[in-house]
Amino acid sequence: MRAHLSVLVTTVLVCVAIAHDDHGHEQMPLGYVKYPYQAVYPGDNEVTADSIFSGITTFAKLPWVQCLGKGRNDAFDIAFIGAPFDTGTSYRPGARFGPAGIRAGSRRLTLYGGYNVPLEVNPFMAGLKIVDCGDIPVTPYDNKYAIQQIENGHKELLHRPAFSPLGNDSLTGKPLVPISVDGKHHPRIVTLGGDHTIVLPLLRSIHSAYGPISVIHFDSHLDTWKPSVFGGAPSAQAAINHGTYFYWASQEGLIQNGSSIHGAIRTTLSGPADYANDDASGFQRIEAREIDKIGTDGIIKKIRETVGDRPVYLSIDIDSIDPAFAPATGTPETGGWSTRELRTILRGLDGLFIVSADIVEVAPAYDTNAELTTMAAADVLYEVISVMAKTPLGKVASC
Ligand SMILES: *[C@@H]1O[C@H](CO)[C@@H](O)[C@H](O)[C@H]1NC(C)=O
Ligand SMILES: *[C@@H]1O[C@H](CO)[C@@H](O)[C@H](O)[C@H]1NC(C)=O
Ligand SMILES: [Mn+2]
Repeated sequence: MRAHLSVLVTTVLVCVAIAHDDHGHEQMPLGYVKYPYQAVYPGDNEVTADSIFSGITTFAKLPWVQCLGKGRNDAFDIAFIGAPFDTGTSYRPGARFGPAGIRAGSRRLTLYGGYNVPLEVNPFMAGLKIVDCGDIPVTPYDNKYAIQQIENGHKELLHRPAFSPLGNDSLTGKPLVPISVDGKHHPRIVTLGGDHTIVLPLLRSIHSAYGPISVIHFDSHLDTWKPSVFGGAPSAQAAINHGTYFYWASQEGLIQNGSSIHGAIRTTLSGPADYANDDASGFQRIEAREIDKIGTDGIIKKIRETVGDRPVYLSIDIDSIDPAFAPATGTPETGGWSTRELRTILRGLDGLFIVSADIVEVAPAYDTNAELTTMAAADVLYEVISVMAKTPLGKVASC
């Protein structure tokens, strides 16, 4: 068409033609991302004007659904939700900005389309509806109230019917039945913390669908400390914090005793009694330094042997990664795993029934200008949803 125009008028007319013909130059409404998800990258005829570095930021530029507001009736298979709570932290505050920071660190995840080469899956195009639900409203003024808000928000999402049917077993062709205790096919929730205290209300919610759950917990710290040891418990509310929430979860019967495991542990202790208390709380342990002897393969093997084919909840403290790679966190500990090592270990969970997950303790104010920590957090979650996308939360009925 342009070839027919005379040279003299070309300049003006071409500009006009582009403005009208090319949708890429119009700003798209926030919910423009199509389902099934379509990546925004050159060559796929998708918009480029609202590209990965522009527009309003959701996790991986996924569609934003106000799941706790006017999108109450919208179904999904995996939802990202923020829990911007950091008033249970013992050292550096700031994880309330974690959800916003992780979203910023996730912008580039789909730049080339999002295909995960080692896992051979594109989680964004695996037939699942994945959305960003924004944040749970969390008050910074009252921990007890905030913890209840987080439980309520998570439960509301978890008990919504999943968008996609469970389908049939790929090997036998027989229909899959949900692995939940209530017999329902629940969606998966990926929570963006927030300090680690949020896992107590999250596990209360998980219990309502799955009963006592096996936990895989990556962290430099135990987080099973007795309140008298961690924080001194001057009040009932102070006794629930980011070092004690697993103690309470264990006391409440939320954790499967013996089939839960910590990885990347390297904290100092009040003494050996902390490990005895950790045993009683139901956890096995993998120390960060074990990677030097048994490697990532050995660590993956230990985790898989511990949780087996039980439903499992995955909680990732960004401080499991060494502060060289992820400095922006509340209680950093040197001697941790590299981002590459943690990502490899997460991919090693392929095939496990991960019912929901979180990443916590990302405090962007302590990050480098290169967004090292928020990028690491986003990439870690990319491995998590890749694993989730490969294994539906169902089994073939045994009878
Ligand atoms: C699952 O198998 C049933 C028959 O048992 C069939 O009717 C159905 O279409 C299958 N569903 C899928 C998603 O393949
Ligand atoms: C878990 O099992 C251990 C060993 O059998 C036991 O000592 C501990 O009390 C149990 N903990 C809980 C919370 O049931
Ligand atoms: Mn922690």
